[in-house]
Parts: sequence; structure tokens; C-alpha cells
Amino acid sequence: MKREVITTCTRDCTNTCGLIATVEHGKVVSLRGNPKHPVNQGRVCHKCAGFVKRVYSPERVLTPLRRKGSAWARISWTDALDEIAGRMDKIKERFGSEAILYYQGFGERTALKLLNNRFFNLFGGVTTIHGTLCGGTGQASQDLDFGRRISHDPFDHLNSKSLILWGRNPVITNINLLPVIKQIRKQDSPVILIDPVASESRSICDYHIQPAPGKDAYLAMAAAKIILSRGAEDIDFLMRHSEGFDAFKKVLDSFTVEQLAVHCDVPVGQIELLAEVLMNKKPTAILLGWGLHRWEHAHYTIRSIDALSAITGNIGVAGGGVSQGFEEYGPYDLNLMGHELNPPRRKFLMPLIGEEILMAQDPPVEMIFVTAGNPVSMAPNSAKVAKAFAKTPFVVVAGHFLDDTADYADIFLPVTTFLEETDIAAGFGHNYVGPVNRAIEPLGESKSDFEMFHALAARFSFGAEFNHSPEEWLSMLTAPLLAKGVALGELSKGPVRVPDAPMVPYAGRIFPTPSGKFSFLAEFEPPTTSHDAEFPFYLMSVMARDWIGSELTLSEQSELLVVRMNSQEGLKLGLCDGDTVRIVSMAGEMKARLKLDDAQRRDIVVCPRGGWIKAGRGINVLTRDLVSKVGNGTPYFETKVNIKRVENVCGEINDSN
Ligand SMILES: Nc1nc2c(c(=O)[nH]1)N[C@H]1C(S)=C(S)[C@@H](COP(=O)(O)OP(=O)(O)OC[C@H]3O[C@@H](n4cnc5c(=O)[nH]c(N)nc54)[C@H](O)[C@@H]3O)O[C@H]1N2
Ligand SMILES: Nc1nc2c(c(=O)[nH]1)N[C@H]1C(S)=C(S)[C@@H](COP(=O)(O)OP(=O)(O)OC[C@H]3O[C@@H](n4cnc5c(=O)[nH]c(N)nc54)[C@H](O)[C@@H]3O)O[C@H]1N2
Ligand SMILES: [Mo]
Repeated sequence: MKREVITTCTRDCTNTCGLIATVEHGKVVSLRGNPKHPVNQGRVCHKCAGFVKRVYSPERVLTPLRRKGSAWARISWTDALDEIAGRMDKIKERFGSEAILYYQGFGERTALKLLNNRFFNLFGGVTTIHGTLCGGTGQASQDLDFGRRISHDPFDHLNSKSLILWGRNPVITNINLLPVIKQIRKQDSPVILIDPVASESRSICDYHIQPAPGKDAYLAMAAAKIILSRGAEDIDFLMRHSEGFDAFKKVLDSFTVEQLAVHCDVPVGQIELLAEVLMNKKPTAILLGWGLHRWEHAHYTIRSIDALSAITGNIGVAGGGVSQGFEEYGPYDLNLMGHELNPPRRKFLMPLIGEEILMAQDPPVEMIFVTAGNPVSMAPNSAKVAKAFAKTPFVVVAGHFLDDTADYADIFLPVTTFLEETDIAAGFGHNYVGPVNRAIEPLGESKSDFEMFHALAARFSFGAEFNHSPEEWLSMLTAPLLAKGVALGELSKGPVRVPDAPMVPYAGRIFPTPSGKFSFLAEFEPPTTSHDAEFPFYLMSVMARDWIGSELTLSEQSELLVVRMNSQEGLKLGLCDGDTVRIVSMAGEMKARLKLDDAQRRDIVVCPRGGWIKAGRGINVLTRDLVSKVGNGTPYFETKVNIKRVENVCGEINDSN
């Protein structure tokens, strides 16, 4: 018996690929790209085959677990949910419902996941999180310029005569962009990569500019100055469609191009090249990545880039724009989250989650419920997050594997993967909504978040209000799409483009700002940075090629994490390629395997994010918990480190301390 099921990848990734699962005897035997999906057109990355292995991994947890001392014991769903409901009632009675923290991670952001919040709101409203570990800084910054961040449809980039990947690494993170980039390069449109890291995406670009990390604002301003000095600005846009240009110009006037070049550590010749492309190869699409957000003053970078695009007349035109991503929850009726059912409830900042939990009073945090996240590994300053979780009297984690966060759980609830679920998925890399159709029965005793909260709701007086089938909820959640003419039946059959998503945002050059105009960055006061001899390198913990987020198993992590650094810097420290090293920061330290790499800047070390602490690969043991100045984002890359030798493959063994 062989069946094919049309579904959509729901993992936390820019691609959100359409998939076809082949099922034989109730088991998924392969997962391949759906050739009829307009975005991935049958393509998938190698992580897709890996996902089937993940679903059937012997390490996956398939029954509820209760902590008994330091060990886990199997319990029934009935006992697990009875205990959780009982604790929730008691906590509410004694401390109020805000003593419960609901932490929703990024693991899966499908339509039905919005109802997790509804459950907690029907309960009375608990403490939730705001701010982000991911991309909120860029969004908030672009909201200031454009009124609302709206990206060009990825297919609009086919109209571009040049394209800039600014802090984005699509070779690893967004394979569906690659054919678009290939196509425009064939048409002689140059592609520029701007990234302090010599990333994999160099292979698809004509030029690579490698600015000092976190200093792109100076680069964008220097290019803007050159363009203005040549009289190549779009005067009509500046006069009629923007405001605040004079103030921005004042900021530009306070520097010379040479000073700006020194600040961003890019030769003037390369900045001229960037300016030439912007002047002579119009329109230019600028694609911002998420790496750019991970700085305290990321808004200066993003707003200066927006300004550069505005000055060159690239806003509101086909093939132009500064695009940064899409809203995966955008197509749905967000009111169903139920936030209006209660007065506003307490929110904790995600970037400071450890601190927030530890400092909470009135009420203190008595319980944490985590779904689709692994904050102990993925939020900054792991030691502090772990301390906060350890101190909390009752922790429930719903997930697939016993990761670092599960180590602090009292109850672990096994959830299904998307292959076992019915749902709808939109993405943050394109404008399509895709069906999630159940390919196989839930493995073991696993339940979807939806079924889990349903069963939990049945233990409270509001149970009946939650009690609808997934199909009923999906028709309510997708009401805004249905109102735009999409049929619900269509949504379960295949991908559907959000009907009113623009190909080219701000066409007509009208902006959803109060004035209706594009708004320039008007103030610029970055902190002065000085060289830190103790911790000389920025730690660039970027997306891994072989996994998403922290979606790994323990057995996949037996090797040391590989950290790359510039060869000359390595030699200066007496280090050889392949050495075992310690990466040391103000917050902590960990071991790694060193890879010397001539192409890297001298002031950075580069490693993949997502490893687990218990496997010795949790990079956030090193990162500081800070919050960005705009957008409540997480400036992971403000962390500076040093590299110390543990074991030298060139001969001697010693600890250099
Ligand atoms: N394989 C894989 N794919 C993924 C993920 C994954 O874990 N693995 N995760 C998904 C998620 S959650 C996200 S948010 C996206 C992220 O997608 P991307 O934004 O493409 O990936 P990042 O690695 O976060 O950052 C991209 C680049 O930004 C650069 N960068 C960092 N700081 C600066 C700076 O100051 N200036 C400049 N110019 N560049 C800078 C980094 O060096 C990095 O190469 O990828 C998604 N796709
Ligand atoms: N140092 C450093 N740290 C970073 C970053 C960085 O660049 N550098 N990037 C940040 C970014 S961009 C992001 S998005 C965050 C991600 O941070 P998190 O969201 O905390 O981490 P993930 O590893 O994506 O967690 C996903 C978990 O959800 C589980 N899961 C998947 N589907 C479901 C489901 O339907 N239900 C439930 N209950 N669980 C499910 C998965 O098995 C996995 O355990 O990490 C951030 N952390
Ligand atoms: Mo992310």
C-alpha cells in the first residue's frame, strides 16, 4: 500500500517548502519537494531526508514522562494532564494566573499553534513573552521607516538589475532564493554579498564586501554620501515621498567618506563599487538577513540601508526594495489567540528570559509551560536561563527530544511532528500558505499541541469553548483568507498565494506612516567601541548547514563543535588547524575544534548555533543577555570571546590558559 500525501515543511526555516510524503504500510518512506509548489518547485534541502530519520529516531520521546528525582518515569497522559491542571488551579488560586509563564518557541508556527495562547487566555491569561530571539529588530526598524515592514515577493527580484545580500546566507538558509539569483546573474545583474563572515553564499556572488561586524551603518552611509556627491539621488522621491532627509543628511555631513570607511573597515574602493552598482544597475533589490539583527544598535544598520535604497530611488519600484521577510502568522485571524479575553497580562522579554524569571515578584514564577522551544540552549546566557528554570517549582516541556530545556522539566509531554498533523503553514520567506496533511498516525502516544491543549482544556470549566475540530478551527483561523476569495477546500489541497500580498510593496510610493511618506533615520549616536585585549573576537554564531535551530539528537552531537578563525590570528596564538580549543567569554566557556580559515576577518570567530549544552556544544553558554535598542531583539553577536589552546595537534599538549 503506497500513498502520497501533499504537505508543507513547518520547521523554523525561511523556505517553508511544499512537500510530498510517500507512505508505505503506515510509514513515511520518503519526503520530497512538491513539483507543483511555485516556490520550491520540487526542490528540497538535505535536511528534509534527515527529518524522516528524526521522526523515527529511537531517541524521540513517545510517552509522557514524570521526573522522579534525577530519573524519568513513564506516566499516562491522564495522570500527566491531571497533575498539570491541578497545579495550574492551585497556582491561580494562591498567586493568580500570571504566576504561570507560557513560553512559545519558534519550532513550529502553524495556524493551530495560535490556539495555544487561546487556551491560556481562557484560563485567565498568564505571563507570556514579548520581544524576540529572531527577527524583531529589523521589523521594528523598518516599521519606523516604512510604517509597516512589507517585503517584495521573492519572484519580484527577477526584475532586479542588481541584488545585494546584506547579512544573509541563502546557500545555507534559503535554497529557494538560489534559482532567482542564478537567473538574474545570467542576465548580467551583479550580486553583492555584504557579510563580515566569509559565508557559503560567496559562491553565488560576484563581489564580497566584508565590513567590521555590526558596523554596516557606516558602510551604507558612505555609499549614500558618494551617491549624493555625484548628484545621483532620486530627487523626486526625496522631495515628494519622504520626510526627514535633511536630518539624515546632517548625520552624513558629520563624517567624511574616509572616516566612514575606517569605521566600517571597508576600503573606499569597495564602497565606490557598491555605490556604482546602486547608481548604474537599477533597480537594486536589497535582501536583509537575520544575522544583521543580532546587534544592540541593529536599527542604525537597517535604517541606514533603507535610507540608501530610498536615496537611490529603489523604494516602491519593481526589482527594488529592502526586503527582510514575511509574517508567518500574517494570514490568520489573530483575535482567536484570545488576548482580549482578559486585561493585559504580564509579559517577559524573550532576550532577557532568565533574568525576567529570576527577578519576577508579585507574583513569582511558579510554573513554566514550554512548547516548540529550547530556551536553555537557544536564549542567550544559558547559565542564567538554566538557573531560572531550575528555581521554578513546576516546569512542563512539550517537545520531541530530551534537550537542555527538558532537563529542567518536571513533566515532559511528547508531541507529534508535522507528518502526524493536520494544519496550515505560512512562512517567513515567501507569500504562500500550504496545507499540512496528516501522512501518518501519531507515533507512540504523541499528541499535537492542539490535541494536548484540547485534552487539558477539558479539565477546566472553559473546556467546551475550546472544543472544536481542527477543521473547524482552521476555517475560523483562515477567515481573513477566505474573505479574500480563497476556498477552504483549496487550502488543504495545495499551496495558495496570499491573494493581496503585493509583488512590489509601497507601489505609488505611498507609505503606511502617519505622514504617508518614507521616514529617514534622523539621529545617530552609536556607542564608541574599543579593542578588548582579553576578549578580542566577536562570536558569530550563525545558522548551521545540517540542522535547523537546535533540532538535533544527543547521538548526533558526539563530535566537538567546529569554530573557524582567521589563519593569521590562529598562528599568532600558536594554534593549528584541528586543535582542541576553549572558547572563553565573560559569561562562560566551552571546548571546540579549531578550523583555520584564510578567508575570515581577523576580529571574528564563526561557529554554528543550535548545539546542546549537555553535548558540550551549547554556544549560548558564552553569550551575554542584552536587549536591542529597538524592537526588543537579542544582540547575540555583541559577545566577545578569546580562544585558548587545550590540545595541540601540531605536537605538544598543553593548556595555554
Ligand atoms: N540550515 C539552516 N537554515 C535555517 C536555519 C537553521 O538553523 N539552519 N534557521 C532559520 C532561521 S530561525 C532563521 S532566523 C534564518 C536566518 O537566515 P540568515 O539571516 O540567512 O542566517 P544567519 O546565519 O542568521 O545570518 C546571515 C548572515 O548574517 C551575517 N551577519 C551577522 N552580523 C552581521 C553584520 O553585522 N553585518 C553583516 N553585513 N552581516 C552580518 C552572518 O555572518 C551570516 O552569514 O534561517 C533559517 N534557515
Ligand atoms: N547564539 C545564537 N543563538 C540563537 C540564534 C543565533 O543566531 N545565535 N538565533 C536565534 C533564532 S533566529 C531563533 S529563531 C531561536 C530559536 O529558538 P527556539 O525556538 O527556542 O529553538 P528551536 O531549536 O527552534 O526549538 C524548536 C523546538 O521545538 C520542537 N518542536 C517542533 N515542532 C513542535 C510542535 O509542533 N510542538 C512542540 N511542542 N514542539 C515542537 C522541536 O523539536 C525543537 O525542540 O534561536 C535563537 N538563538
Ligand atoms: Mo530565527
